[in-house]
Amino acid sequence: ERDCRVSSFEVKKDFDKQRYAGVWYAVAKKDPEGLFLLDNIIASFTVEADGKMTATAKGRVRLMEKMELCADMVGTFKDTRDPAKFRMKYHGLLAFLEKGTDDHWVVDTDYNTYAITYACRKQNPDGTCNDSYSFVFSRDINGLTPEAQRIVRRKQEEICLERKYRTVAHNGYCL
Ligand code: AZE
Repeated sequence: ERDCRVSSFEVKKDFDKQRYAGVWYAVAKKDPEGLFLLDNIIASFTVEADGKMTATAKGRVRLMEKMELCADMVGTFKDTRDPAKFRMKYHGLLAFLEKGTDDHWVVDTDYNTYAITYACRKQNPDGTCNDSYSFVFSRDINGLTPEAQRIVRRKQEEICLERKYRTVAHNGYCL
């Protein structure tokens, strides 16, 4: 029987934020409950002089059923004992956009092709996740190689989110 407790999910060993830095295109995502980035999601990670990781993210959002815009989000990452697990404080550059604090776990990455991230916002009493989101990121806006797709699919199973993802479209909306 598969173990779907959040605390038993494995993340990238010896995660290196310097190698993770730079631009990542979201090619697939699993949404949390409520408002979220829709598509055209581009994240850019930086390691500051003091070693802290920060990021910006752009993505199309729909507000109040009708209005569509590109959300400009910024995140700052707090290190934890595990180098691949961060606490991310984020907010929108426009004050009415969402703000909050989420986990940001790098489940796996090869740094130059793909990455898969995970955040659980709410746990069930048994330790499984009740409200999560996850991104599959690619260095290439056109998507992942079949080889990287195989790895990502296996990781999606390991975090108990297989078949929960949808493709993230890129049509230049936020460029
Ligand atoms: C993430 C990685 C790069 C930095 C940030 C990220 C997350 C952003 C959100 C944005 C939500 C916006 C909404 C707007 C109405 C994980 C892509 C900040 C969660 C809902």
